[in-house]
Order: sequence, then structure tokens, then C-alpha cells
Amino acid sequence: MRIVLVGPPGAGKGTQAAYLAKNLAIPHISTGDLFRANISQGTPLGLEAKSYMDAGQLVPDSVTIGMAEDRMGHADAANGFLLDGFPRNLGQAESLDDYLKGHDLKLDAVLDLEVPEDEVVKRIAGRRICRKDSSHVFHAEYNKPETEGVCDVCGGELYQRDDDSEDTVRNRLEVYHTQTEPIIDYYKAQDLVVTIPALGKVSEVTERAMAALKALSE
Ligand code: B4P
Repeated sequence: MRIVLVGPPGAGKGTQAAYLAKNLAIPHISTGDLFRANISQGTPLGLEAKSYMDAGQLVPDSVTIGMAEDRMGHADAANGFLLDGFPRNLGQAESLDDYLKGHDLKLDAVLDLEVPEDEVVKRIAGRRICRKDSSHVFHAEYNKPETEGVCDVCGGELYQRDDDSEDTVRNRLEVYHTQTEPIIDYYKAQDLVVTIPALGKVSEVTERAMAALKALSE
């Protein structure tokens, strides 16, 4: 399957993507994680991305689209992928359509994770991620690691992201409303959008998403 996960910052895209990708045996492709990997390796792409991410802005399409297409072209994505955080504006959505058409492929679904704004702010304030692998995500209250400050999966140190400060979160929500929300209508016009209520336990949200995907393939 080829799936896009969309939703405001902190909706739980990365959290759900990790479980869904495992259940569906397809790679989890997160542009946020790709940027964070470049930042921790100190690459020129990472240096450029960091200034935008720290300000709560989108990294320019000129950098993001090529990076996402390169990742979708890896051998492990030949039979499907789960895109987390890409596309994030109409330009990226149109480029993705061109890429898929050019490879004779199509999307199966766009899962829209729906969460009220006050909940999103609480989730981001408590988010802790692993220094060794930023796809390992926890929450100080709602999704605690067994040992405080230590990743359950790989033992890495947990830390708070630079772009999770209150001011930056406000910018990121504004950017979401102005630039990312329009892609939901774009995909509604293609009859691809399935809305997933994303309040409740992490496992309950995964069950809702899996049930929605199962219903699509029946
Ligand atoms: P991302 O890395 O995509 O992160 P996000 O949108 O902030 O969060 P996500 O929805 O994945 O939430 P999570 O699972 O962690 O983006 C970061 C930045 O990268 C962007 O601001 C932008 O600058 C840049 N970027 C990325 N892609 C780009 C693109 N395509 N174009 C341009 N720029 C791009 O969950 C949040 C917290 O909630 C966690 O602590 C989690 O444990 C908790 N949680 C999750 N589910 C929960 C539940 N059901 N109940 C309670 N808590 C829950």
C-alpha cells in the first residue's frame, strides 16, 4: 500500500507511522526524521533544514521534494510506503502526484489524524525523542518510557526537540492551517481521505487506522 499520513504537528503521525508501517510491512518515510538525521550528521542539507525547523517554518520545497523522492526510490519502498509529514503543502502534493504518475503508481489512502488544538499543544510539550533514532517517540505523561530519560527500544538518551518550544509550536500550527490543511481538500477531490479520530490511547488510534485501511481493501 502507498499511504500518506497528515495531521497537525503533534497529532501523532510519527507515533502511529511506526506501528502502521510494522503491521503493513512497508517502510516508514518521515521527512522530519530524514531532516533530523541530516542535522545530527552535520550535513549541508541538515544545516539548511535546522534554521527553518527551529523557527517552525517548512523547509523549502527545493530541498524537501528531492530528498523525499530519493527515499521513495530505495529498494525497500518498491512495494509500498507510509509517508509521514510529506507532502506538507500543495506544491509537494502536486510533485508527489507527478512522481507517482511517472512511476505508474498511485496512492491508496490519505489518513487524516484529527486532534483538537489544545491536545496537540499538550502532546508537543511532553514529547521526548531518542537521540539514537528520532523515530522512537515517547511522551513524559501519556506514553512514558519504562525508565525515565531512556529509550525503551534501543537504550538511547531521550531529549526534547529544539522546535518543541511554545513559540515555535504556535508558528507550526499557523503553518499547518495555512499551508498543509489545503492538501486535505486536494486529496478529498481524489476521494483518498479517511479521517481518523486520534484522541485516546496510542493503541486505540492504531486500531482505528488499521480498521479503516482494511475496509478500503475489501
Ligand atoms: P515532524 O517530524 O513531521 O513532526 P510533527 O508534525 O511535529 O509531529 P507528529 O505528528 O509526528 O507527532 P508525534 O507522533 O511525535 O516535523 C518537524 C518539522 O520538520 C516541521 O515543523 C518542518 O519544519 C520540518 N518538515 C518535516 N516535513 C516537512 C516537509 N514535508 N516540508 C517541509 N518541512 C518539513 O506525537 C507527538 C507527541 O504526542 C509524542 O510525545 C507522542 O508520544 C504523543 N502521542 C502520540 N499519540 C498519542 C496519543 N494517542 N495519546 C497521547 N499522546 C500521544
